[in-house]
Amino acid sequence: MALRAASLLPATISVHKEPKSNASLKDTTLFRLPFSTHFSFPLPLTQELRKKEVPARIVRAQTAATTPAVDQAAPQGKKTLRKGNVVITGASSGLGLATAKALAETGEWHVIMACRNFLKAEKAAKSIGINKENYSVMHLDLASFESVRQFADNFRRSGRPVDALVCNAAVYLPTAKEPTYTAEGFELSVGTNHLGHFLLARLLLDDLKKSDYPYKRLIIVGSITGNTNTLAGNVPPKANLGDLRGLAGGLNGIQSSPMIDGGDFDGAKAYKDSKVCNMLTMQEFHRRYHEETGITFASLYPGCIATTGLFREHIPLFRLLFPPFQKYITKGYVSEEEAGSRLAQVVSDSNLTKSGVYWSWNKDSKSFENQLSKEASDAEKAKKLWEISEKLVGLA
Ligand code: NDP
Ligand code: PMR
Repeated sequence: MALRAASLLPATISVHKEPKSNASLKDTTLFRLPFSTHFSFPLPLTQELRKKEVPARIVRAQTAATTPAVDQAAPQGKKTLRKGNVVITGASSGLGLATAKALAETGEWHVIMACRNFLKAEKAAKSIGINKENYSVMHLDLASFESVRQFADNFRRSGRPVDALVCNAAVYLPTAKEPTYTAEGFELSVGTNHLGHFLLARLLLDDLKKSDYPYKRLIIVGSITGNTNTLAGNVPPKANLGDLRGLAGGLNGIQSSPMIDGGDFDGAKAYKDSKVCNMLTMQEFHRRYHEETGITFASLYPGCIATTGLFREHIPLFRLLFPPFQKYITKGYVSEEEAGSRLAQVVSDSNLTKSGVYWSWNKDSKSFENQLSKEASDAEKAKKLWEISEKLVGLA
């Protein structure tokens, strides 16, 4: 795949003109292996208050959670002095796990690791040294709407407020010859990365609204590869949602194409399309709900974390060459730890409260508001995507 893309490169890539204002800060020129972190977490907590936090619990999808965690009844506008509660999907590896660690380590967050593989998540949290007081694992399979609904119910029954939701989990199936499908029959990449998260975010929105935490945030992880205003986004196959006819038809490969634009199945494109959906969804949430709720909606490109499990389905040669290629050639590489602290920053840094933003980091590891591609910032497409998606997930 790497070789195929490399050989295609000179002939097929036409890089769009970059905006003048922050041309030196674009995704494509961001990184020089930065390892320092430059962020502060708000809301210092006293040891005493921390002691009041319930111990870490394990909650399965099938069983209701038990202990009510925190008193939610603080009056509006009053600053609460409690830990924040952040739900992170796909926290069993890679970026999600590193973010869970970064937030848990502050002692100011309780991380709910929302994962499809319960034991893997539990082992991962232990092996990375997250203090058991600072996390719980709850079962969530984004490839099943039933599981997403059960997760939301179980979470609510746990009595724990939600102050931040991070839609991080994803699958990437670049070598698949044929599409595979979610429980409800949607192509797996878009079904998991977009539709599962869309349903989850919609279901937890009311809970987020109720949070009395000083900052409430809904973060959806995006990527450079869905943005065709960058070099990385111009590596074929390029993201393109077209007129959404495949999505409107149900992405089921029977009456409709398994691809959003109605074309032939391509696993790498399906992933990139799903990332465009993630970035459009974040903006549509912002337009519909930011003013009314005060929730900050944001997306980000955390850098190229070339060593994560995301590339597990890729050919071995790709997995061997991709990290050095990103480290030494594109200089886009970031470690899982650095990427985790970037996402943690978007969750909790008091400087990053602006809503509707797609964050990136420059070579000095400083965050900046990046520009999305034309398609990934198309408000009409975002609205259409929202309306079709809410029908597909059973909300309209
Ligand atoms: P990983 O494969 O390490 O992490 C993905 C996580 O998603 C895993 O925990 C995985 O669970 C989980 N997951 C997959 N399917 C489901 C499902 N059906 N239900 C619940 N959880 C699921 O990859 P990354 O850490 O790299 O990816 C995290 C995010 O970062 C993704 O949104 C990706 O698009 C984004 N990203 C990654 C970049 C990179 O360079 N790696 C660059 C830009 C963005 P399990 O452990 O059980 O497999
Ligand atoms: Mg890319 C500055 C250039 C840059 C950056 C930051 C990335 C990030 N990539 C860049 C350039 C290139 N890539 C070039 C020039 C090539 C052709 C040789 C290239 C190829 C390539 C492949 C085959 N790149 C890839 C793949 C993948 O399979 C990865 C992918 O698309 O996953 C969806 C990928 C990525 N490159 C990145 C990043 C961040 C990824 C993967 C993850 C993602 O977007 O989620």
